[in-house]
Amino acid sequence: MDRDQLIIPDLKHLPGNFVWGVATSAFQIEGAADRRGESIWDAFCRRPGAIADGSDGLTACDHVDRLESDLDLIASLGVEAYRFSIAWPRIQPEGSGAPSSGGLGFYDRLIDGLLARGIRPYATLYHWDLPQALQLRHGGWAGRETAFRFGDYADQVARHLGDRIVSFATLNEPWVVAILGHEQGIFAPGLRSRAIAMQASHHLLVAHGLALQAIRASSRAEAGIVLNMSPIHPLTDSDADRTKAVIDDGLINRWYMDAIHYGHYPADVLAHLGADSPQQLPGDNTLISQPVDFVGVNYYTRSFASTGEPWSAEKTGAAVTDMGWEIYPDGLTELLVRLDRDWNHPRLLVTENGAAFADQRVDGAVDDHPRVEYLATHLAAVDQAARQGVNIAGYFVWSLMDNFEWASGYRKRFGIVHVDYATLERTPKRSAHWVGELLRQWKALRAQRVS
Ligand code: IFM
Repeated sequence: MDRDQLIIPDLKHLPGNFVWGVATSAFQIEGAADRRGESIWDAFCRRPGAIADGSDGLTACDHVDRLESDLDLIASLGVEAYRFSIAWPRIQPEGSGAPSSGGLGFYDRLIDGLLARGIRPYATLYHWDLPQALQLRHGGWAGRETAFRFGDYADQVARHLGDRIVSFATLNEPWVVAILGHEQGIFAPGLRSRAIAMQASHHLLVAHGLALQAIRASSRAEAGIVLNMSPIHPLTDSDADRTKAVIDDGLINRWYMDAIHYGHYPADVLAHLGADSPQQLPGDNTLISQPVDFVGVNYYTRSFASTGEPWSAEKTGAAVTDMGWEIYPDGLTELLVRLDRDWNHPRLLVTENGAAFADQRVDGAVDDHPRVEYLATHLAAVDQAARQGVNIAGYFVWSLMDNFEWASGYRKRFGIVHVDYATLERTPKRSAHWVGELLRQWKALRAQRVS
């Protein structure tokens, strides 16, 4: 532990009630596909070439059948919160109708198991696993009806589980769902149309509004939304690159933040989209801009806007993770400070931050020192934001354990716990021990502050 002790970051500006946690999502870890309906990701995984290693989420980390030992594993880290997602097809296998008692029962056991161990449940209602039946019947997020189906599902979850959930996020990363899934076609459902993508993004936000109403009606949990965001820097000083940076920022960051906080999409982005702008109905904007208790920020790296050759971190020699993403902790401070400034001091939670590295298990141990460094420098960046007055309420490591990394399959490892996919054995990596040490020090610091 000596080497890591040196990189325990300064946390002195974080508030005493700062929440520490680890995060996962249902499709990426649960398995037990025989006890849920089919999702669009099951269908996408069957497409030849869609997933780098040809894998799927049928078994994943077998979390459903290892629930008790995984709960003990989470508790052993010393974290105070666990962020997970609820699989819509486990609650409503066909995307509508009465909830499945088996599905609700699984989340009952998960939530009660967390509470029994003193860990706060943070639930996300949608982390990309749309029931395939809704894709076939209504065109998925391209169809407005899917938003109403989501409101109904959210109502069932909030009624049944909302008495014990501490925090609900409606959606995880709607930009990814809309753009990677409907414009770039590299994520489910694998479509390639900008107009459909923007319509899907609007329906996702309508769904967010309907789900918020359902949560407020039957639960006292806090409620918000989780967005993937990053600073967008122009690659060169040219006018063209600077203009592109403004529009890219508009499409990724301002589109969602403006809609949620101000009830309209940014005018420059709508003008840029022209005929690809989404159709909106009267009342949608009021629904979308209901007050949220927090905005979840998923941060991994910054982006560059370029009208010439696309930027690649690897080509510039910048330090990168195994995803090829530049390691840029300052971007997290920049982003948090900017969100605070431009959207009137929202309550922010870093709901995902972490890194993939090509970890090796040697003699039963995984020495992932680069991940420790990544986490430490990013936490220092969060502390810097707090020092500048940002309302930052918590931090969740992505991810608790190695898991199904979408189009990359099982090749990219984000976990602080290693998973051997042949045996499904879990091995806490050096970073997991470091998180434990960090939290021991944090708790001591907090106790000192109180006394
Ligand atoms: O694994 C994903 C997660 O599902 C959503 N946010 C980004 C992570 C890393 O790519």
